[in-house]
Amino acid sequence: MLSTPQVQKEIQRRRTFAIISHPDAGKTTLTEKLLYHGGVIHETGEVKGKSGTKAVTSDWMELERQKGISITSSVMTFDYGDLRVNLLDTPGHKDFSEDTYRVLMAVDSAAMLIDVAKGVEERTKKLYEVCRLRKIPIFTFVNKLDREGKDPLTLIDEVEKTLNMQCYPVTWPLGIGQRFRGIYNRLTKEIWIYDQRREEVEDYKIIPFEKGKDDAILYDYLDKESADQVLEELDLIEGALPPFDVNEFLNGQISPVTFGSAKQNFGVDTFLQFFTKYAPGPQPRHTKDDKEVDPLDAKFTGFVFKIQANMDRRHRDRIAFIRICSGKFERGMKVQHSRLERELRLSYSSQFVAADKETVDEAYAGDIVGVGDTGNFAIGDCVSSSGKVQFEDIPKFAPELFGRLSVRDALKRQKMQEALQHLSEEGAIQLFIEPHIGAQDPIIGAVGELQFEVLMHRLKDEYNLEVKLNRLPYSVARWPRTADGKAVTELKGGANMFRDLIDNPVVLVNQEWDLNWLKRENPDVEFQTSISRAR
Ligand SMILES: Nc1nc2c(ncn2[C@@H]2O[C@H](COP(=O)(O)OP(=O)(O)OP(=O)(O)O)[C@@H](O)[C@H]2O)c(=O)[nH]1
Ligand SMILES: [Mg+2]
Repeated sequence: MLSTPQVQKEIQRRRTFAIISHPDAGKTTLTEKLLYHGGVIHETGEVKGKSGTKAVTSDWMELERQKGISITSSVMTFDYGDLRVNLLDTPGHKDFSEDTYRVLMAVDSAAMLIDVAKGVEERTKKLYEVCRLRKIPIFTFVNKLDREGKDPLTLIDEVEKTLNMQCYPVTWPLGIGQRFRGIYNRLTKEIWIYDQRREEVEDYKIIPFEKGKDDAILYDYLDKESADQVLEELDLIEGALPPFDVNEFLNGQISPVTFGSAKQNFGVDTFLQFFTKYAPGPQPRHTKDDKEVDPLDAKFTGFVFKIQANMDRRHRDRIAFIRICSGKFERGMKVQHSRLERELRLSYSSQFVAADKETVDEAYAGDIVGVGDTGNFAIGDCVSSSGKVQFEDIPKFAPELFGRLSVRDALKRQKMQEALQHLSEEGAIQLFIEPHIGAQDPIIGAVGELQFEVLMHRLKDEYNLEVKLNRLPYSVARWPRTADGKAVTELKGGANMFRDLIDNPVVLVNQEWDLNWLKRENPDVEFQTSISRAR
């Protein structure tokens, strides 16, 4: 059964997307500018602002501000025109990529940022692959045009060749670096002239521009060399490209490209204009039993893709972020929790602008709501207004670094265990338990060095715990399973067997060589790099 026409209308105006890229390309800066254009914030503070300036950014965590990088993804909701936009800023660093991948499960499109000077970088490739695999349409935003960089044709060529993704330039930069003057929008046939020294963001001019007829206008604003170059480039692309085909974009075959500078707020408005016209609304979601859930279905369904503890330090809260897949959410509603197989009331629900939350009474498919959680939710859990639903698994990465914590003050041991439990439920670290030692002294696994650094910082900052990290020599974790997916509890060849938090057997070995040894000794066992969180 479908939702009522009124609910359908609400669902259809949702746009949920993630900003992704290699570290430092400007995701958080762009997020902030988009919030500005969405009327959510009224002054934009630099991400790495001087101390004292109010930074109103998605980097709300203390350590993010100190380090000037994003550590955790952040959700922001705002209205733009007729649309309700849910925007997710993600961390670029590979040590936090599990978080980014989880976010990509929860969105309907993504905006990839590319630094004009650096072009396609290592993470850019990985993220394109993930989007392609999941058939998520990708907008490409070439950023930092206020700096010198590669010329746009070279850059587009690089994207097409290295990422095997056809590009469709929607806008074209008029000059670059010092000589940057504006953006030409090929679809609306307008040029947007920005003043590099402008005080107000609204300080720009829009001039109709038709290539061939209005070429002279470019010479009024650009130096001769830049104007010549732009006209030459436009000749080349106009001749070579068929018109924009929105279906090719929605199928993930082409990526529309816009240019700009997030920091200077150039081209952010042209991006938004394009985004609001073409970004897809809530898409159907696949279930594990290979069904599709239509977002317009009257039944409410959703899944938890992120858990964050201590966003509100005064209340030691814990929020489970749910992407609504179908129907309408109402605060206080009773839902079926598929994993626990029981009914649960969602009483505390909010929507966010970074760490600022506002109670939300109603939300619709496409939206992301944060629900207060007392320990019922794990990442990947599914809820519905009736019956059991299980959406696709959320990826979990095999950790490669391992250690154990020791706390000087023995009285704080229990507190440390609780803290580790919270942080592992967030997916910030993974815990492994030695059967004969038990849960009080778990081994901690991390995907990368920075995860350990964040762990130590958060233990001190959020839990007031001074701990020491003792590294262990393991570097590989695998979940042994039979061919039909059953847990294997005993292995030949002297394996170190542990349990993960949901009691699955795991082997930890020092190096790949040891793993190969185990594989030879146990030819019938599959050594999985991760397993489903769903129990
Ligand atoms: N010149 C210039 N600098 C920019 C621009 N956009 C962002 N930056 C700078 O680039 C740096 C990184 O920006 P962020 O927005 O933190 O980048 P990010 O992609 O969010 O980084 P991570 O989340 O850590 O991956 C900051 O110093 C920004 O001020 C731009 O358009 N021009
Ligand atoms: Mg960031």
